[in-house]
Amino acid sequence: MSYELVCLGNPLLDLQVDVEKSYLDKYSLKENDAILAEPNHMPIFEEVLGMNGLKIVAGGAAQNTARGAQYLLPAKSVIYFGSVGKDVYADKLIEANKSVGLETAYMVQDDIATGKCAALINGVNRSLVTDLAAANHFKPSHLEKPENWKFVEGGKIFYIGGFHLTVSPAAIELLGKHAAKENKTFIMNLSAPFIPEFFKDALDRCVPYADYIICNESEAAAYAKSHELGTEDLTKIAEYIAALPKANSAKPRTVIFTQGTESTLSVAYDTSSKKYTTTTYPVHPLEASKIADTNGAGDAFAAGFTAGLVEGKDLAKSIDVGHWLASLSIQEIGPSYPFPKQTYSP
Ligand code: 26A
Repeated sequence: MSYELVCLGNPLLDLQVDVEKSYLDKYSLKENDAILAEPNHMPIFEEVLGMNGLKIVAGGAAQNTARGAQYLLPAKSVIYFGSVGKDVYADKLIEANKSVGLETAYMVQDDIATGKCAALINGVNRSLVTDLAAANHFKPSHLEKPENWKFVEGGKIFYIGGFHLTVSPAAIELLGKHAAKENKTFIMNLSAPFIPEFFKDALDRCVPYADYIICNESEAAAYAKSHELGTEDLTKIAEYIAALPKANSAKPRTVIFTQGTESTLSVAYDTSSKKYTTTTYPVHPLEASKIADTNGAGDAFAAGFTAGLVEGKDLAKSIDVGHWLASLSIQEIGPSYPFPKQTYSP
């Protein structure tokens, strides 16, 4: 049995609530951000449990992408790796994954709880505070077990959540080396500004394997700052990343920057001609009144895009599928996809 798309990330359960700005201020949280919880943030996880309108939904950025891609693709197309505890939270994740037919090959921790993310929604913004718990204990050895490595060998496209750089860069490198050697496709998402900011070295070690790098405008800006690029121009930042050294020189690197409601930018760099191809793609307009929340919008974009590549669609079409799936997901509560299933038509 093999799965065309193999994903790796941090499986989390999202505790999603609407909060006032004053609640974010109490914990010095930004309105639109994703962070690792510090000890002083821990009371949040208790407090949200007592809040009105709490919704408990499956999360974990790459897991949301894996679920979204499997939502669009034929059965048994996607497998997802990550680490969970032995608890009802993991059961809930498995149930959500099953609803779209996503297979998981979780590493299971006996004594550590499944990770959770407080998704604090304020209008169209979301502030994510994560206690990784079991997710923090993923090890490359789990991938190397023969029953799992066969899925790696069977995969054609790999999708890695940048958030996993906080957990096991070695696992990412292991998959990256395999993908480069076998001329397979390797996709990375920068996931949050704190990744290029505080996990710069790990990121720099993994970027050479990436055929596609996806991020949003604030992650691109954080990348430019931590790498001292001396520019805030998105095209220049994308050109810099696209032309970085690459393990598999047989494929160009393409960098994709989403910008909320603004057009998505792509820059591809061809090593042999030393030429950049730069294109912008408009997003699908959606009335603001239709937005339930934007938690998982970027993951849904990555899901549609990646599913497009799995189906052999070209860059423009794959980006369009990404825009379409993101617009569906933001009309749902949390990082979810609508049922009955919708189908993409260009
Ligand atoms: C390491 N961190 C901070 C994280 C995350 C994360 N997924 C993996 N690692 N912080 C937030 N998320 C997830 O991002 C999704 C929205 O894009 C949340 O669980 C949420 O579902």
